[in-house]
This record gives sequence, structure tokens and C-alpha cells, in this order.
Amino acid sequence: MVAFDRPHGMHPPQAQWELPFFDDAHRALAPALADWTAAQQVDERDDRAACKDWVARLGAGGWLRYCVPAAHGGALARLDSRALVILRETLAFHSPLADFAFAMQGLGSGAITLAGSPAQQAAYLPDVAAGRKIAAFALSEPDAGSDVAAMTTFASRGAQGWRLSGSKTWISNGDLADFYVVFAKTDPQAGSRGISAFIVDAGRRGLDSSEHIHVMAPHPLATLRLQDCALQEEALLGPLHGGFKLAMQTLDIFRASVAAAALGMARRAFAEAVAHARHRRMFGQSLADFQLTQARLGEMSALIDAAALLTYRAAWQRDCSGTGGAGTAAYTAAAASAKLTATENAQRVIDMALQMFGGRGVQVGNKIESLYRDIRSLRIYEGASEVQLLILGKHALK
Ligand code: COS
Repeated sequence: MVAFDRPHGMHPPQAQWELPFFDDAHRALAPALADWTAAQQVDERDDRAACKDWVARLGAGGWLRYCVPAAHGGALARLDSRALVILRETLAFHSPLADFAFAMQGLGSGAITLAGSPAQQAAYLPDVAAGRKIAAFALSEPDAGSDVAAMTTFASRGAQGWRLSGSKTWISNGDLADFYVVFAKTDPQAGSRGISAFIVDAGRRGLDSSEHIHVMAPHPLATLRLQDCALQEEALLGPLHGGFKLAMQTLDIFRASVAAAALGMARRAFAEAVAHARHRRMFGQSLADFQLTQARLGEMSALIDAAALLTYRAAWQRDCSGTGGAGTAAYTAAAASAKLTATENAQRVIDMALQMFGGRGVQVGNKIESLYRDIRSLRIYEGASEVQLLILGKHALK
């Protein structure tokens, strides 16, 4: 296993930022981040230690400020989807774990940005922006993944506040986070209209996060067990029974950015494939001289372009579109299209790149080999491809 995930002199492409979806402030962001990442040396052999390290560095570098609004220590007045897309694409090109560390600060705190009380926002968001607090989003359960409304974690209200019982699983940053945004049923008979969100600090009595989950592309994951976990009244986040919509709105913000992460990984695989094709000799010529190789690179390039345009459109639509922007069904569909296409296309691009590398492509320690493992979960988390198809199908029928 390689000790350091260094880009070996590879710099992410910049021409895409000239597209009219972006403005000059966006265009300045990408090269500055690319230079910054190239100077970072993070030992990624231990995913938990590496993730902590990345959060601290991203905080110190000022990059996490794009995860929260300016009123609470953020860089911009509100969460800017195009900045998130640029940051995630660039980080994922360099290191999928760096991208993960960045993204989870946003996803884990997104519901607080959207619906937190002034006290909740002041207590958490500045620390998230500075990398002093690690955030997590706890929605999935063993029997409620895509079907969010089937969750059984229950929150009961008493004279002293709330008591939460149940289990959450596949929780990114589980056992690493300083706080979790936990979704629980507050009216079990009301389906998606009976869910509420809570902020649960790590170390709280009744919260056990010690069961780690190990996956093919290491990143910190755990199951949370809540047993009569007592919370103060003020731990309720957003409106009572408004948790399902809050979860969907939070996911909506970050779905276009998951697409961007997939795009960054696909662009890296493509850059590796082009470099390899130029240098690899066989049958008296370079791999790049074969028309078969040229056709394959052409296919990869078109898949990347298609993903990029849908991703940037979704981000632009959320930031700028008056009629189809944030909170509209049109935007939800645009984000679903982007996530579906970018993650599926990236899987194909990385697979094609691996094929071009031959045996080296499956050798542990090769960048393509790790990308092949890294990309797989993006087609599942934050709404599996099938969920995106469902969202698009429902939208078409409306
Ligand atoms: N923004 C705001 N409100 C939304 C919304 C969105 N993006 N999506 C749905 N809603 C609202 C609907 O308008 C509806 O409101 P009313 O009760 O007022 O009518 C309510 O939420 C229920 O919507 P719907 O009937 O579409 O919900 P379903 O239970 O059919 O679920 C899917 C829809 C499958 C799309 C949803 O459960 C989902 O996204 N699942 C995947 C979850 C996920 O990403 N899990 C990964 C966890 S993080 S790694």
C-alpha cells in the first residue's frame, strides 16, 4: 500500500471553469486549491487518523469555510453550490479521503445551517468552519436506507427533554465526529411526516458509537446505538415532525457535490490513462498510437463531459435560477440527474482506465486500483442510483 497519496505532478484540468456557469471568484478558487492540495502530505494508511488530519488542515487552510454561511464563520453569504462543486472536484482529483473529510463537514452541519436556531448555529457552525468540530449526518438504519420513512429510531418527549432509542448505521465519521445530526420518529404513525432531527453530541450517555464498519475503500464509518439517550429540549433541530423534509433538503444541497466528487475521480483516472497511453510501448509503438486506445479515450472524454455539464448545471441552477432553484422540484430533478450520471459515468471511466493499465491496474498501491474501489460507494450513498431514477421518474410523471 502506498504511504502517501501524492498526485505525482498531476494537476487537475482548469479549462472547465471557463464555462459560463462560473464567475471569476469561482475561477480563482480552483487553481488556489489545486496548489494547496499539491503541497499536502497526509499519510492515509489509517483512515481515521487521516480524516482527522485532513479536517484540521482543511480548516486551517480556510477551505471548510465554504461549508457554512458567512454569518457563522463561512466564506460566502450562503452555501454556494458552485464553490462546493469546484472544491469537491479538485479535492477528489487529489485524494478521495480529503474530499470525504470536506464533504462530511458540510453534510453533517447542513441541517443546522438550514434550520438551526441562532443558538445552535452559533454553537456548532463556526467550529465546523474552522475544523475544530467534526460533523456527522445520521439518517440510515439497518432496515431504512433508501426508504427513509421506514426508520424506527424513536424520540419521546418528557418533562426533562427528549429520550432517543434505536440504531443508525453506515454513519460516516461515526466514532470520530464531535456531534451527530440524528433523525428519529417523533410520531411513528405519521410516516415521513412524523420524523424530527436532533443534535446529539459525541460522548453523550446512552450513545454507543464503538462498532466500526470496514469497507473496500477505507473511510471512517460506524453504527450508532442509542439507548434511552437523554437530550435537552433544545436538541431538537428545526420544526417538530419536519425532519424528513429537512433531511431531503440537506441531501439536495450535497447531491450535486457528490456528482462533482465522482467527476474529480473520473478526471484523475482519465489523466492517468492519457499519461500511461503516451508512455507505454507495445508492438513497436506507443499505446496512444492504437486507434483502439484513441477511441477509448474519446469515449471516456465524452462520459466526463456529459457528467460535468449536468453537475455544473445543477449547481448553477441552485445558486442562480429564479424559477428552478433551491427548494424546487426542478432543482431536485437536476441534482438527481447529475448525481446519477456523474457517478455511473465515473465508474465506467475508471474501469476503462484500469483496463488500459492491464495488470498494473489491479496492483494494490496503483492510483487506478484505489480509484476503482473509491468510486463504487458513490453510486450508493446519499441516494443510490435507483433512488435518483425514482426521483426523476416521479418528476417526469408530475
Ligand atoms: N425537498 C423538500 N421536500 C421533499 C423533497 C425534497 N427534495 N423530497 C421529498 N420531499 C417531501 C415531499 O414533498 C413530501 O411532502 P408532503 O408530505 O408534504 O407531501 C414528503 O417529503 C414525502 O415525499 P415522498 O412521498 O416523495 O417520499 P418517499 O417516502 O416516497 O421517499 C425518496 C422519496 C425515495 C426519494 C427519499 O426517501 C430518498 O431520497 N431516499 C434516499 C435517502 C438517502 O439519500 N439515503 C442516504 C442517506 S445519507 S448517506
